Amino acid sequence: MPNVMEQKVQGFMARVIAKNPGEVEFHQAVHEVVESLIPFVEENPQYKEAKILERMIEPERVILFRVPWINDKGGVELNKGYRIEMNSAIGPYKGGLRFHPTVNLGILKFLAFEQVLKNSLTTLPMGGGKGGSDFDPKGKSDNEVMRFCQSFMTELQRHIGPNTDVPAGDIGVGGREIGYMFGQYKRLRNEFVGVLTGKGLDWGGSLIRPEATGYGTVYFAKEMLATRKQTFEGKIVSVSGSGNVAQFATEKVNDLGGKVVTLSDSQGFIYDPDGIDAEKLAWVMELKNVKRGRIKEYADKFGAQYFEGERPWGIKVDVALPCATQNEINEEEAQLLIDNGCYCVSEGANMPSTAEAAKIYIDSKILYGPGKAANAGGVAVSGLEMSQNSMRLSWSREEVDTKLHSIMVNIHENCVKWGKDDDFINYVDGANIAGFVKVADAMLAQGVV
Ligand code: NDP
Ligand code: 2IT
Repeated sequence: MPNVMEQKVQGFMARVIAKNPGEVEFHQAVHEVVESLIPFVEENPQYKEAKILERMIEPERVILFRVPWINDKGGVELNKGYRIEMNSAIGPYKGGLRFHPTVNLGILKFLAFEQVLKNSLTTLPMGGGKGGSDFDPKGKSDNEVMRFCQSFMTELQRHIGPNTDVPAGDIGVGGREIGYMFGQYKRLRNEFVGVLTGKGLDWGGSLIRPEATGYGTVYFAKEMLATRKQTFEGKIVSVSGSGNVAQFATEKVNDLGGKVVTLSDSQGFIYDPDGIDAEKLAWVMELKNVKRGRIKEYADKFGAQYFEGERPWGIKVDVALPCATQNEINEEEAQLLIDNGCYCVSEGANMPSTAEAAKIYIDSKILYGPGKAANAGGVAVSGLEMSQNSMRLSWSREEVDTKLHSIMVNIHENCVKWGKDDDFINYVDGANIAGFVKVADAMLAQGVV
């Protein structure tokens, strides 16, 4: 027989599912948050009476559009374009754009919803949004990517602006794509403004933005480890993915004296028990960011093992940093990690653990930093890029890194404040409640809008 709180959660979720049919990732993200928040909202009736939770899960605006473009053979191609403007209570909509064939409304709504709470946690004045397309940059020429980005921005430009909505990168959107989109925005609007973050250093970008998500995820893990008087020194670490977040998470683990033994992509993972040192990592960056090759080539180059079609969670490690995509660790894999001695999971990716996997971490009382806290460093430095753009000044590498580090320490402290229960820190509850309060209070102050 479920208790009263469980019944309230189930009732809430039944309504969410009925109103947003088929959006399974969105249901998953909302469920995790309402499990933390319903008890809190019951104790704080001002939020309940104003229907803050109900309003927070409904996007302020959803924009859906057609993106036609011409391929290199002269043929017409067609993709879907999206922007979810989720919540602007504490600042302009802010969040990445994802270009991946799996992109759909439910995935972008889950990402936009998490972004609202994540951005609030950073303490910077940013609302939440997310967007993207089912366009697949893999196997496309630079010219095809450019034509796609130009067509995408031709529609998106009328909905965004430096004080309205400021997109950035995510899966499949890095410096190249941001450049093409920025160029098209500037051309159409005839203004040079900070409408996107993740820009190149010579045209309004911030130092440390490329590094920020990966570094931040490791800074967060470092704070979690410190609660058990541990450091990264000598720790064995698995990282998944081999894109932006995975690369800079690996770099920071190396800096702190740990050893990263895995990387992956959507086709398989490599296991290198000697560790992916700075030299090997530089090779991976060239492979992934310039040649746009597959991680399998690492095994051929450095004599490491390659596991086709598998994920790295069966490898014995102390710390796991999932940095690829949503639901990349399932229940069995979570159990396997813990059975092999892993006691810290810090999520560079958004929602990489299934609900069942997350429950296993919490029941096993390991250190578990959920994505909306652990990967907030990326959007935090995007916020710093916006500040620098507004001031028309740029900060040094050290200044930005110091600010990033202190933001991650502060997010950790806030999670402890709201999530500590006797001897255990539930970072999921901590992140959800800490992120919620600021947005909810702003919504209350701004009335029923
Ligand atoms: P990239 O596109 O740079 O890299 C993505 C990596 O994940 C690639 O190795 C890719 O492999 C792999 N991957 C993507 N989709 C899948 C899939 N369906 N199954 C298995 N592997 C997959 O993206 P980022 O590094 O920027 O993003 C990684 C994660 O971090 C995402 O969850 C993103 O939302 C999150 N994130 C990113 C931030 C940022 O600032 N960039 C900020 C906060 C979170 P392949 O090349 O084979 O597709
Ligand atoms: O998920 C994320 O936080 C991002 N993709 C970064 C968003 C941003 O605006 O920098």
